Parts: sequence; C-alpha cells; structure tokens
Amino acid sequence: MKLEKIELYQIELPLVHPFRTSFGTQTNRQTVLVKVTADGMSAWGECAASLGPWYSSDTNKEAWHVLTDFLIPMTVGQTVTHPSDMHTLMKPVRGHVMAKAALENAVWAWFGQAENKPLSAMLGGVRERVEVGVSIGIQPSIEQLEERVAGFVELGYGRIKMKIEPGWLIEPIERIRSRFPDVLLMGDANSAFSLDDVDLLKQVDPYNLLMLEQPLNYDDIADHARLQAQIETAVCLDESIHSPANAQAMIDLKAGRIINMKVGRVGGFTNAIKIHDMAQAAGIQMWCGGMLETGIGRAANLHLCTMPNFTLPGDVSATDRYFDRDIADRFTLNKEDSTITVPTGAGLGVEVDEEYIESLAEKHWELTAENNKLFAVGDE
Ligand code: OSB
Ligand code: MG
Repeated sequence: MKLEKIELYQIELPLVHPFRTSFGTQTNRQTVLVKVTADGMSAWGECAASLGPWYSSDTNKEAWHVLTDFLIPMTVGQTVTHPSDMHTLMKPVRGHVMAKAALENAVWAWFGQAENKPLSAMLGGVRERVEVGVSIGIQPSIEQLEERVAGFVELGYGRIKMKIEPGWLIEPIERIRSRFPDVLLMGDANSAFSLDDVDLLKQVDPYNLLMLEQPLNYDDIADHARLQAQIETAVCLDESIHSPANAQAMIDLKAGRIINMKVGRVGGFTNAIKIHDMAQAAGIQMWCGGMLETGIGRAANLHLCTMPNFTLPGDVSATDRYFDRDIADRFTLNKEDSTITVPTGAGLGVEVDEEYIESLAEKHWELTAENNKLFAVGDE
C-alpha cells in the first residue's frame, strides 16, 4: 500500500472516576489519534501518551510535534508492504516511542482490514476471550479502597491491582487480602520506592501478591535485580522497558519475573512482538498494561492479549470503568470468567464514531502524499 494521507486528532474524554497514582491524579484521558488512509480505506491508532511527562517523558504535545515535524513527513507517500516496515522507516527518530506506536499501530490495523483479518490473527493470537483485571487508584481512605475493590469484585473482576506508594502499602494490602483471600491481587508503585525500602517491601511477601509492579526508579533495571534477589514476591517491570534491549537487560540481570507490556511504551507492535518472543524464550511471563485508552487503543490491547505468552490478566477493563461515552464500540466484562471477548472483525474490529471524534477534536491536521505539507483542517 501507498500511505496516501495521515491525519491527527487531539481529543479529551472525561474519566468516570479520578485515577490517582504515586505520580499524580488524572481526571480525563487526553490522547492523539492517528488516522491513515490508503486505497480508499482508513484505519486508526491511539497515542498512549498523557498530558504531562509523569508516567514517562512522552506527552501528547511532544507526540504531536514529533509526528507532524518528523514521523509523518518521513512516511507519507511511502510504499509499505508489511506494517513492520513502519518501524524501519521511523528508525532514524530516537525515542518518542508513543508517537511512533500510534502511527505504526494504525498501519497494522489498516493491513488487518485490507487482508480481512483481525489484528489478533496477524499477531499469532491464540485466544478468543482474554482475562482482564482492574487497576484501582490510591483512595482517600482504606474504607473507600475496600468499598471500591468490593464493587469491582462484585462486577466479576478476578484480578485487582492496587496502586501503592510509601504510606499506602502494608495496611491497605492487609485489609484487602483479609477481606478477599482468593482474589488475584497485585500492587503497582509507579516507581515510588527506592532500594532503601527493601525491608519495607519484604513485608509484602506474606500477602501472596501476584506481583509488585515497578517498585523502583522508572529508568532502573539493576536495582530491581538487587530487590528481586531479596524478596519472594515477583517483581514486574513496566516503566523500565522501552525496547528489546531493555528486556534483554532485565532477563540477563534477573531484574524481575514478569513484564507489563504496553505497546505504546515499546514503540509499536513490531517491538512488542520481538519482546514477547524474547520473554517467552526466557520464561518471563507477561500481561498487557493499560494507559486508560479509549476504545481504539483498548481494542488494540485486546488483540495483543491474545498472544501466547500473555499468561496473566491484563489492565484492559470494560469501557464503563473509564468512560460514559467512548469513541468506538464499548467492551463489557464476561462476569463468569473475568474476561473480555476479543473483536473478530478485520483490523481492530471496532466501529469508530468519527462524528464524535470530529466534535471532540481540539486539533485536527492532515498531510497527504500529494502536497507533503501539513495543514490544519477547519478554522484553526
Ligand atoms: O502504571 O500501569 C500503569 C494508567 C496510566 C498510567 C500508568 C498506569 C496506568 C494504569 C491503568 O495502571 C491501567 C488501565 O486500566 O488502563
Ligand atoms: Mg504500571
């Protein structure tokens, strides 16, 4: 295919509930959407970045800049025979993984549509429904946390992730574990601890947590290895893994036993597949993380979850956990087994509400192969 036109939209959707992590509170989901058009057909990708550089250095403003000034001018008009060609075309740009992933993933979806295959089939997926959990932010009190966890368990979620930080660790874990002895429970620190906290983190061991996600610094691997050697609970890396090289370092140093895979954080599906295969060969389990995606990114994540080494429940909750109104088909939880059914249609397999996207658009730009010049659409 020849990439004829690439469009960008920036939108913002309010979250149904504020989401507090150790790095801050999010009340809405701002994202950049990429729409690629070729051969009379369009497909969508979603940028995982947020408003501010708190989870990672990626922001939507930066993604917009890198996409419009570099990634789109480098790729529009090019002929692509496989979606991973996008990874090769964008290689001269270092970093900016979430901007690259948004564009690469739209092209994956396009090829799925063109070949009439769901994205899951293109990724070698092996499941029709995938196990999911819910990620619960830090709450104002332990009572409120308990109430919130109880609500999600009642809805059918079999895996609960609690956000943790210093001062919000043992007591909340103890309370939730004693009330829900059988739930799959885990903690995500988003880098809130340091190696000085080893004794504190050792106290988590008796609570049978599935894992401790990203306890230490966002760019660290070696200290996580030192920590894993001293605690029984499995360490999972999220923020620290941006590339196959990071995954290799984690494996070599034994810096954890589990990887949280976010396709945006590793620069797109080409790298996600590479890391998936490396982890599988090394006996590292994985699961699909989330960035509070809209229905476009959520659909992509569901397809990712079908890959063989995604053996643990993902942070891909039902749509009503995030948004009252979404920009694509809604997903619901299969209560009986805490799963979501993966779309079976071609590409992402969801209907995108383009009218709603247009109405939400804070910015809309497009670049075509003919003029190879970016311009704002509408009255900007
Ligand atoms: O660390 O996994 C994380 C959301 C935003 C930024 C970072 C993280 C998260 C989540 C939410 O945990 C996962 C989701 O439900 O999308
Ligand atoms: Mg995380």
